[in-house]
This record gives sequence, structure tokens and C-alpha cells, in this order.
Amino acid sequence: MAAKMYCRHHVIFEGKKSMSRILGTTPRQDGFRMPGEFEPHEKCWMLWPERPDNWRLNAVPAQNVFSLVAQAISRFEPVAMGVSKHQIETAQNSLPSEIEIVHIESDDSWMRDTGPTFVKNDSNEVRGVDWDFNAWGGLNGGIYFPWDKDICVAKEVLKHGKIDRYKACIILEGGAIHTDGEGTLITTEECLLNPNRNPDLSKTQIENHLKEYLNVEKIIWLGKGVFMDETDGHVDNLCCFTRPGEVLLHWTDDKTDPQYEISCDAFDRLSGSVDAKGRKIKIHKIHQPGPLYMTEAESLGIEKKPNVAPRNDGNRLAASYVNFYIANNGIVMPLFDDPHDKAAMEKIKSLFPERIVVGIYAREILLGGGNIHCITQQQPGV
Ligand code: KQY
Repeated sequence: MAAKMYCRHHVIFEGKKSMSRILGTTPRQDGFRMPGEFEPHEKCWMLWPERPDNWRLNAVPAQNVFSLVAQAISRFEPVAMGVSKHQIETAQNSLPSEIEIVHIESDDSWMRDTGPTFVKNDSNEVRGVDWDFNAWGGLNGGIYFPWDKDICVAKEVLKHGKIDRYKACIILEGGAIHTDGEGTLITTEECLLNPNRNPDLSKTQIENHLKEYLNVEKIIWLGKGVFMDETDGHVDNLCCFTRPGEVLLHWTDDKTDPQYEISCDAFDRLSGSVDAKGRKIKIHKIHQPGPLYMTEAESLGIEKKPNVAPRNDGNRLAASYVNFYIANNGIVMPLFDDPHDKAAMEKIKSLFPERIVVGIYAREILLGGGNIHCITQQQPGV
């Protein structure tokens, strides 16, 4: 039997930890920080889609695309897929054996938002932050009710990995934040200051939570997210760090498109800011696809249910090339069969010359309200 070592908040065994413990401190107090997505990963977590009132045709087309995304990421790092009990057999038949299947119940399949945000320290120990969640706005504009299974996803992921957990008492989805791993965080006012998230917290109190749980010093507030984004403007659809000091911004040259003003405002705020290290931020633009809209056939394939936001034909889709996943040595990015696809892929290749860029035709994920970044969550590694 391995010798016991007693730490401040939990017991660990030499070599292997015995279980996931809940910690009474914060990552900042313990010297843990959220790494940039471009730093090394141990694995990628995803959740299997199934709800027929969000994914058309009983979620079969979405399951095919989630499987392609998982396979593309698994070229670069291990992938674990959380699957509900009654979908295990379907998932086993759809996923190659290298994708690990883990039993996790959830209300939908947005691991970015319901999974833990991982933090690590200088000794490469990893822990997870478990945020509060209310389905993107609760009863005041949220996407579905109830969300009782979603609120357990982060805990289940960390339990599976025997990773210690910080419980943060603030409603926050992982898609609402990006960090550079060097003390800077970007987010949007539209989402984090929305009265349907944390109406009792001031902007300063929200900043303090971010500083404490992600160990950042500088928060750059963008205004609105992508036009018609049902998450109330998640930053992960609008702008991301490509490396410290550099961001990629969703853009349009069409001055008549409502997106133009939103992207110009984000550009102005970013160009007027310096990051935590005092650097001016270099901004790369990537032109949006479309605009793209939901078709009648697509909408008819989605079951209409009470307590679930309807997906109607003609709805503008919040399509963005920024919603990609950075894997170890790779990028997995959405494509839309759109005239802008080629230039978007070239742009991303030029920004990540050391990584292999894989494009996945991802309209099925977009129809569900997000994209590749929203359905993935990186667990940092060495
Ligand atoms: O932006 C994301 N991180 C998630 C999108 C979730 C949409 C819910 N239908």
C-alpha cells in the first residue's frame, strides 16, 4: 500500500490520487491558473448529443458530426466522450475504439459550458473549477428547462479523473471566457453582465470571481458577441487568443450587416487595451461565413417542446470560424460549405503554422446553437 501524504485540504496517496476532493480555497490562493488553450493538453472532453428538441432527426446527423470532430481531435490527443446510459450502445457503434466512452448524464452536449474549467500549477498538477450553470439565462431567456443533469457534469468529469474541484458560486459558462494563460482574460458584457446570469453581482465582483478562480490579473471587456448568438454573446464565437498578445476576431466587411458594428466595437476595445503583461494586442480578422439561416426542412426536423427555445426556419445562425478547437499540434475548425471557407482555413493555417489544420463541415452543430469550441473542453497536460 502506498504511503499516505497529507495536504492542506485533502489526502492524496503517493503516485495515484484516490479520489476527487472539493477544495475550500481558490485557484489563486493555491497558485493554479487557467492555461491558454494553445498550451499542452492531456485530453479533450466532449458530450454525446441526443435531445430531439435541439438536434434534428433524433440527433442522428449531429451524432455523425460529433463523431467526426472526436476522431479529428483524437489524431492529436486522447478524447473522452460523456454519454448518457441509454445512448451508450449507439455511441459505441458510432465512435471508433480510441474514443473513451464515459457514462455521464447531461441535459445537452455543450462540454465547454457545463464541463469544468481546468487550472494547473507550476508543478503541472491539474484541478477543475465547477461553475454554476442556468442553461444560458435560466427562466429569463435561457434555452431549456430543467438543467439539473447539466449542473453535475463538471463534478462527474472531475470524479472520473480523480481531479480536485473548486466550487465557484457564480453562473458562468466556459464559452464566455478565453484566457492567454499569462494573466489576461477576454469576455463580453452582453453575456457576463446580463441580468439573466448574476443579477446580484456588480462588474467588480464578477471581475473578482474571475481573478480568484482563473488567476488572471487583467480582464478585457468586449461589448456584444456574434449577432443572434443565443448564448447572449459568448466570446468563444467572437474572438480568441491565438497566442499570448494576439487574437483572432470574427469580422465582416459588410457595413449594412448588424455584425459590422459589433465587430468594429470589439476591434476598438481590443486596440485600446493592453494585456496583463502590458503588451498591445495584435488583432487578426477572419471574415464571417454567410450570413447563414435555418431552412424550413432543418427546422421541421426538430421536435417542438414546451420549456425549450424554438428553432424556427429563417432564423439567422451565429456562424463563426472563430469557434474552433486548438488541440496538441492541431486545429479542428468548422466549415460551412460557404465561399469564405477557403480563405478562413488559409488564415487559420497562417496563424498556427506549426499545427495541422483540419476542417469539419459543421452546419449540424451550428443548427444546435454553437460549434466545435462549444462542444469540447481541454484538460491541460504536460
Ligand atoms: O458558445 C458555446 N460555448 C455554447 C453554445 C451553446 C448553445 C446552446 N444551445
